[in-house]
This record gives sequence, structure tokens and C-alpha cells, in this order.
Amino acid sequence: MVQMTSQDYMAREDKFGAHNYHPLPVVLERGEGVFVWDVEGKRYYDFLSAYSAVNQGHCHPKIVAAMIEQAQKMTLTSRAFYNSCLGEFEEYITQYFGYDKVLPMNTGAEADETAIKLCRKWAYKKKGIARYEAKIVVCEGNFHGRTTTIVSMSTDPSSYEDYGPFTPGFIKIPYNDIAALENALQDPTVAGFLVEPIQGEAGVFVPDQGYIRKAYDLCKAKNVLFIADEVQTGLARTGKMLCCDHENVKPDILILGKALSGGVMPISCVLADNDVMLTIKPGEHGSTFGGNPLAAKVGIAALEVLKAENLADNAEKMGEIFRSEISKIKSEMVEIVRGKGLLNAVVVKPKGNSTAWDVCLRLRDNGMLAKPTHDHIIRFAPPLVINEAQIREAANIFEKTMKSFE
Ligand code: IF1
Repeated sequence: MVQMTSQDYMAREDKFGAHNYHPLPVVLERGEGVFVWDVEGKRYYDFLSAYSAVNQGHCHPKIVAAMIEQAQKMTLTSRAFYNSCLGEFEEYITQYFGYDKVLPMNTGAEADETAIKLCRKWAYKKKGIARYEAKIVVCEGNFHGRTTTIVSMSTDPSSYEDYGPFTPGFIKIPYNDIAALENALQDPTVAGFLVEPIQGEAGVFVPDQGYIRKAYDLCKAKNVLFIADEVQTGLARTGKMLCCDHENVKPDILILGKALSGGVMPISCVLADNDVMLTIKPGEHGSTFGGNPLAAKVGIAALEVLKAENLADNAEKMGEIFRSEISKIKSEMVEIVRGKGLLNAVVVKPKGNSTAWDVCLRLRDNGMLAKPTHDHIIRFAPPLVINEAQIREAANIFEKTMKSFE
């Protein structure tokens, strides 16, 4: 058989796959830790980490071992029966984060959907809002996934346009605006406030210090559930186990996904205390794959690795170095450097015809993979196992790349 080139792989995807993505032209075949290799054998620093799903590094041996061991024993029972792994995961994760209960799902969007349903159930069963009147406050610029209900909350036309009719029951307010939240919470039919502690898709938008705390306190004063979507910001990414930990806030409903499996399979969940979680009764919500034995074992291993390898502390330290190195770069194109821990972004000022996309292409040529968002922003989010020599080398690659546009 003739050896296929990157061009061949891309042409095949283009021909047979739906065109719902616009990938950077690079075809990956192998990953280990902070590195990935393309089909021609070229090595790259991965500064996307599959949108923060591979926080523990590609193919982490402990996570892969847990997966292989369980895969040979049993993978799926459905929730029609008990299985010998789920309870162990449930006990482990609830103690890990300090909640009474967990509800396991698969993708981030499903976990967000679960949180919305849970909030509405609680609104009717506990808060006493008239049936089907409950509202959830969300933020402009949010990203919570791709389902029809979730895109109903979106303010980004590329997410929602032509997908209506939309699910009602959401109030959209500006992000990082406490006064707007206070105003929205005057409405007694508001049951929850759903928020990302840092907005990822919006371009790693870090709110003012104290925003999350103040928002939480306002919610408490109005008996409104504070719902944190930590699908991207959680699990050590921003330098704490949860981004809400930076402000000592414990969300009423916590949504996790992505790195909950270290990237080996889709695992997500929602955590809450009994008062909220037990409002959903048997038969009222679920998923064929949610809570499967394979996911249970992988989830435990993924969470163990975060603690055993102090990945939150490492993210904090390496993030400081990265931002300080990038800030030193003298280039007209580097406008703003922002972020927390290892969730960072650089706002790129176009030069001539060169945009963030062109920067990412040249970064690729220089051995570093990152993806632009919104034309002018590049996200930098390597696996959290990156060490100091590696983060400095990556910063050098970025500097060299920016200088090449001068
Ligand atoms: C894509 C962004 C990242 C998320 C938060 C829920 C979900 C996501 C806070 C849904 C998913 C993704 C999906 C990915 C791009 C991506 C993303 F650029 F859109 F913002 F990560 F930065 N909550 N985020 O960020 O999780 O259902 O996908 O498992 O290609 O759409 P999912």
C-alpha cells in the first residue's frame, strides 16, 4: 500500500466528513504528555490539549492502564442494572469535591443540559416557582455546548443561527457585570445563574477579581442556584482544582467534563447536594452510557493523577512563567496577554494580511499547535504536565514566530 500523506488524510476527511469544522492543516497520529506527532513524524507542542480535555497529558499511562484493565472486564451495563464500578466512582468524586451526590453523563453539553433540567426541577419542587415559569440567567458570550437548548442561550450567531425555534426560559446579561446580575435577580421566577468562571470560547475572558464571589452571594440572597460550568476551567486548568476555588465559592451545581477522563473517552457529570439532586426521581433523566464501568474506572484514575502530580500547582507556576515570557515579546502583533494558570490567550493585532490564523500556521511550522478563536485571539492551553524547560521553549517558539512577521 502507498504511504498516505497529510494531504491525502485531509482530502479524505473533506470528501466524506461533514464540514462542521475548519481544522488547522495538520494530521496527528500519536500523542505522549505535552507532545503530539503528525503522520509524517513531525513533533509538536500541543497548546490546545483538545480544548483542555487532556490536562493530564496525552495517553497518561495510569489512565490508559485503568482503561485497558476495565475494558477487558466489562464496559457497559446501562443503568438498568447496578455495576461494580459506578459506586466507587460516585463515592470518590463526591468526596473529592465535597458534594452529597453526582449524576454521571458523557459530554459537556449533556452535563450542562442536566444542570438546566435539575435547576428547573428544583425551581418547581423546592423553590415553588409556578410550573414552566422558571428562568435561568446566562451570560453574553457564553459557551456551554451545541444542543438546541444550549444554543438557545448563545449570543454567538455562528452557534445559534438557523437552529431555531429556540428553547425559552433564559435571560441573557453581560458577563462580568454585577449590576446586571443584581437587576436580573429581581425577577422572582429566576431559579438559577449559569456561568463559566472564565469564558473560554469568548477568548479566555477573565472576569474582575471578586465577580464570582459577588455573583454567588447575590444568588444566595435571592434563593437562586449558582451553577458553575467548569467543563473547561475545572480540573486544575487555572491553577486551582476548580476555577471557583480562586474565590472560595462552592457552586450549588457544579458541571465537569473534558479532563474528567484525561481525554481518553467522553465523561462528564453534575455534582450537587441532596436538596437539589434528589428532586430528580428514577426514570426522569439519564443516558445509556452515563456512569458506565469503563468511565467510572477512567474517571477515578484521571482525578487521582491531578492530585498525585500536583497539576493545579504546576498549572499556576507554569502559567506565570508563560505569561511573563510572552509579555516580554516586542512585537506589534502581540496586543494583550491574559489568562489564569494554563488557560491563556494572546490577542493578535493583524499586520498587513496576516491574522491569528496565519500565526497559528507558522507556529505549526515551528513545532507548536494552537488554535485561533474569533479571528484575532489565540488560545494557549498546554497539558498541565508541562515542565519549566518545555514552557520556556514553547514561549521561545512563539517569540520566534512573532518576530518572523516583522
Ligand atoms: C467544539 C470553545 C473550548 C465548554 C464549556 C460545555 C462545553 C464546552 C465551558 C461542551 C465545550 C468546546 C467544544 C469544542 C470547542 C470548545 C471550546 F472554543 F468552544 F470554547 F473548549 F474552548 N461547557 N467546549 O467549553 O462540552 O459537549 O463539547 O463535551 O469543537 O465545539 P462538549
